[in-house]
Amino acid sequence: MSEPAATHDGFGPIASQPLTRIQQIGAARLHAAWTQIPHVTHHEDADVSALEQRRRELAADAGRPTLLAWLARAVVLALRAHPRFCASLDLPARRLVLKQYVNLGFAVDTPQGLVVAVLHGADRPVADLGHAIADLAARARAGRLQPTEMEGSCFTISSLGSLGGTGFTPIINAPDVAILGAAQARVRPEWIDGQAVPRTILPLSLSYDHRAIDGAEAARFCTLLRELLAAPERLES
Ligand code: CAO
Repeated sequence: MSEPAATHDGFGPIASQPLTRIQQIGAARLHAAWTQIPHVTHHEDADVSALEQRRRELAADAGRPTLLAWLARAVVLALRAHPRFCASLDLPARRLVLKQYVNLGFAVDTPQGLVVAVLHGADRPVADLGHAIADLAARARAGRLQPTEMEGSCFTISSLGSLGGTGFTPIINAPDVAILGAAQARVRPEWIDGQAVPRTILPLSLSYDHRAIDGAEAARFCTLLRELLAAPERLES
């Protein structure tokens, strides 16, 4: 029999609640990743004005891919160009294991806590990515993901963009070596050809394992992401 939960501490009345199973597992994994992996976070702003224009041109029906689906497509293309980001470290063997497949993890906010759903075989067109992400997210919220849909990621995206924020430091989802955080895209003035021009800017934050990835590589990866997101036709080809 466990002790009844305390109703007072030394300062006044309190209430406590049990952690869900998902929160307990998440707490252990996040603590291990934060304390064992040397994280560096690289920040980049991506101009998604043309992409948002393209999204407006698509019918605003329930099937229209969200900004996250387009970002996922850009990530897949960037992973092709920078395979070290689609990898895990095998420290006992002193090797970097480069994965020849692309399984994208993405964080889902569920009533039971944070879940990372894994989209297997993510090298697909944007529309397919949109459907797959929506389906996985709905089943994650309903607590109906298969165990295989929560494992096997190569790279993870944490998108808080629909909720707000100007930037954050995502924690790597081991054994991945990098995670991309997306905060909220907002219209703001950008200085172009001597004039302030309204542009829609998506703030990106890439946390990477500095044992596997150098800062220069992270900068190149984020520059490519910025270029891809500025040119939606490259994401649709
Ligand atoms: N900036 C502005 N708007 C954004 C955006 C961004 N970065 N990303 C998505 N949006 C828009 C979408 O395009 C959509 O608008 P439209 O209907 O016009 O397309 C709207 O926000 C709502 O999107 P959504 O949240 O329903 O869907 P999504 O594909 O963007 O995200 C999911 C799905 C599962 C990632 C999201 O619902 C979620 O759970 N996010 C929280 C993740 C989280 O908790 N991360 C933290 C982990 S660390 O604790």
